[in-house]
Amino acid sequence: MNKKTAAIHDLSGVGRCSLTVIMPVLSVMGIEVCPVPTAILSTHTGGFGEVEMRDLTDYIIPALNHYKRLGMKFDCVYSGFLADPEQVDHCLEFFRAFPDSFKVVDPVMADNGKPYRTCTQEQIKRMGELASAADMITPNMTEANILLGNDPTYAPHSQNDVKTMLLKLAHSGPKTVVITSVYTGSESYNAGYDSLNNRFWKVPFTHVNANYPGTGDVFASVLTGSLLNGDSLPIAMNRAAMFLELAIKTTYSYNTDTREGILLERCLGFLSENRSLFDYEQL
Ligand code: PXL
Repeated sequence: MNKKTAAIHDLSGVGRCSLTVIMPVLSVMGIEVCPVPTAILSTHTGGFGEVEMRDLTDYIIPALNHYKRLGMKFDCVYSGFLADPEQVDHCLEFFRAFPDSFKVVDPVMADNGKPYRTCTQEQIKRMGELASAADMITPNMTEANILLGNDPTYAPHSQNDVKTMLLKLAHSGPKTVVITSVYTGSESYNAGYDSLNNRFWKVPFTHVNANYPGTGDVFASVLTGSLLNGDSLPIAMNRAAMFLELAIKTTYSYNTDTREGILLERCLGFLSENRSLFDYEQL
């Protein structure tokens, strides 16, 4: 049977991020998605001006209660952009209701050294609590810094600095930590730590000089889908990085408005092939 995941993220109409990319990505990988929208937005908050937004904080627990009445089972509970710090409690309720599920927290708060406009001190504190309750977290470098109380623009100088960050984040609770967009002066890579086996992984990627919103959501959903399908952590990281490189380079070649995100529709087919991969290194 297909695995089923509850996806607690926002639904942004334009800009290819959150549920509009997470649902197709997981579906094409054979995972059923039950969307639990945290908010509905006309566009994402990254550059389209005044956004029309409806906060759905009062929706999440009633929806969860319905799933409990139905005796629903989820193989995975995966959270991302939260519209209100109170929604952390609701995600934690989901985790408690499905204790055997794979709990993934993408602590969506910031990118490129800067917090998103929706990110408050309260949100940062509560996101840290949620991250502690997860099995796996997938911060980008800026979010990893924020979770660790570092300056958001801090850049690690060496692989050892990166390992220290991974270890500190794992000590706060999650067994698996993947930090995306690591740059240590000479190369870009995604770094992973599997605390159960005490192994560090590195998947390098070629940097493209353009920023597309939603790439963190795509990375985390491919990674999650791949792990749910039985891939090891380095192979799941490899699949996510390879897909993003394909999608970013495809998009860049068309010179589209970067606010519209990656041309996901042109690239999704790659994920259904489920190719064997082996392009990873030990960190
Ligand atoms: O992809 C991150 C994200 C998710 N949801 C909303 C956003 C952003 C990034 O800007 O604005 C609403």
